[in-house]
Amino acid sequence: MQIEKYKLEEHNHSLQKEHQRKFDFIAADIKDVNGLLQKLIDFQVAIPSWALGTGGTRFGRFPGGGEPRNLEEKIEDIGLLHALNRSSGAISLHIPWDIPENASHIKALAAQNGLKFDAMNSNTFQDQPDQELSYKYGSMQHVDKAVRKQAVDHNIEVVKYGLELGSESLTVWLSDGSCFPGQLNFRKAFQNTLESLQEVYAALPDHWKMFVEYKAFEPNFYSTTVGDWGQSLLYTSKLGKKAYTLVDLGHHLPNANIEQIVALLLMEGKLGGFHFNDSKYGDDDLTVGSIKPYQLFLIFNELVEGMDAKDMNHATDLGWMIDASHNVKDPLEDLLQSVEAIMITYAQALLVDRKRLAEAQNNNDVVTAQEILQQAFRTDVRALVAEARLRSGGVLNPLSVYRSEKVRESLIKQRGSKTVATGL
Ligand SMILES: [Mn+2]
Repeated sequence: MQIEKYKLEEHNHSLQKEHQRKFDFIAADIKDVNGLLQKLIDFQVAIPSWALGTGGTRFGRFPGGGEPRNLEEKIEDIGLLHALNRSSGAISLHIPWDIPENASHIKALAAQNGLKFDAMNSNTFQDQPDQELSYKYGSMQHVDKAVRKQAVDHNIEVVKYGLELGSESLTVWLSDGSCFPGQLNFRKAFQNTLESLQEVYAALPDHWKMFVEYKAFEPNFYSTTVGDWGQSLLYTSKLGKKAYTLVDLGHHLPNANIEQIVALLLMEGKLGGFHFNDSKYGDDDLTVGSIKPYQLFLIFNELVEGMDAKDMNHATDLGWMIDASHNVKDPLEDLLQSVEAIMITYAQALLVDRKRLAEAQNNNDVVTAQEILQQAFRTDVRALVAEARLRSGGVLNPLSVYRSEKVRESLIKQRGSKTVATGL
């Protein structure tokens, strides 16, 4: 569904005065406020196709109704988010859930909604109904060469679909690993996986990137064949310059210093992309910024510092995506909250006084260094993010428009209350 433009304008008009007061207050303290706003306007976060329906756990799933029934409806849902916040201008597809039957039609629909195609995602972590060989004991690591070949062929097919749509990257996340000691020869599993990845890499177009995502545990609980950033970096270094490590915030062991991982991967030119979510315990897939906002800020602080050190374009040189599961909230509301949290944190990281921080570091002035970071983190930047949205044609308060326009109710009316989106 689309919300008529005049309604968005009416909403903005009703909040304009209060917004202006808050914006003027914070803008007065910022040296190049227009430059900062432009960075916020340019920054786009891809929405994965599998996050538009209600997620679930192995104990159950409680759908909220009105979920997209096909790829077209998924694109429409993201188009709606993007119309409200102007920061969700890309979609990330998962194959085989989102095989485009008519690529030019899908491409045109995405363009109408102002969306680009972000990374393509392959799936060798579950068996499909018509699949010949099983991935029960792994895919690219498998002891049987025929299973590995099936996984390689699938990834190459995903690249082919991506090419038709104008995507330029492939994300490979493998659930490969083992559940019990003795199950796997670690070295052979690594070598098989590397060889499989090399075959996919060889088929990758020159202008494409390959992202190798790591995860510490789950669904395998004893070992994971791409278990941490070291292992991913080992694969991507051996693969070549089109291969990069992808960091998913939920894929670390508890208390991992993710900001340090990010800093070093950036230094090595091997950080390719990011999956945002939040967690209390493990791969909880909760709303971005809902549990550990300061950690997210410290990560963004390293991202901004590291990208600036290499003169990288914040908006385009890394892949930014949300990867979460919405189990109890309306998925679209949850995504609006997540994008907002990302934009707020990015804006805070842009406010860090880098020159003074470097001075404090050189002087071993630990207190000042902490003060500088916390000064930025404790700044209420919501009016900056709202102003960026306003200037790019969005609304001051996306969530409030979503609710007042009764979007979910309309979607349920249109699609029914029992629809199930393909995906997780
Ligand atoms: Mn992920």
